[in-house]
Amino acid sequence: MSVHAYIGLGSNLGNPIQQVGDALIELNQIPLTRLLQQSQLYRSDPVGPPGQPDYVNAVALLETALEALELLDALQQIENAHQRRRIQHWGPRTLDLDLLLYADQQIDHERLQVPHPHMSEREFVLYPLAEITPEIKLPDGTALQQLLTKCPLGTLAPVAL
Ligand code: 5RY
Ligand code: CA
Ligand code: CA
Repeated sequence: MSVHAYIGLGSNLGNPIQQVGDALIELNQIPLTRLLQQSQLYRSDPVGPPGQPDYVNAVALLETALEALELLDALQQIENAHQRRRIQHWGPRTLDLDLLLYADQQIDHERLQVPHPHMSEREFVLYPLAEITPEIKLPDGTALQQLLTKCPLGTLAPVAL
C-alpha cells in the first residue's frame, strides 16, 4: 500500500540551491518511493536565531510504501550525507528534511510528530505546498487556503535560477 507524503526541504549553508536540488534527486532514490511533484525553490529570511544566511526552501510530494518512521530514517540518512551537523537548536544547516504530512495520519511519537508541529505558521512551507496541492486539508480538517489567509508572504520569493 502506497501513500502520499509531503516533505519540506530547507538549506542555508554550503550552496543552498544545490543542496536542495540534490536532495530532490535523492528523495526519488529512496527505496519504495518516488517523487511525484516538487515546488519551485524559494528564498526567505531566516526564522529563529538572527545572523544566519537566507534560506532556500521547497516542498516535495512523494508516493511511498514505507512506513512513516522508515521514511524518517531515510530522510535523516540524506541529511547526514549532506554533512548536517547539529550545533545550535534552530541554527543554520546544510539540509533539513521535514516530514510534513504522511497520508492523513496524525502521529505523536518520540521521534516524529506529524503534521509537522509548526508548518501551519510557516510561509516557507505553506506557499510551496499550495503550489503543489492547493486544495489540501490537514488531518484535522483545516484547509490550507484557510491557513494561507493568516500567513503573510513576508520575505518569501521564488529563487531566480
Ligand atoms: C519560529 C523557529 C525556528 C521557525 C521558528 C525554526 C528555516 C523555525 C528557517 C527554514 C526559513 C529555521 C526552525 N517561530 N527560516 N528557520 N526557512 N528553518 N526561512 O527552513 F522554522 S530554524
Ligand atoms: Ca527538521
Ligand atoms: Ca524545518
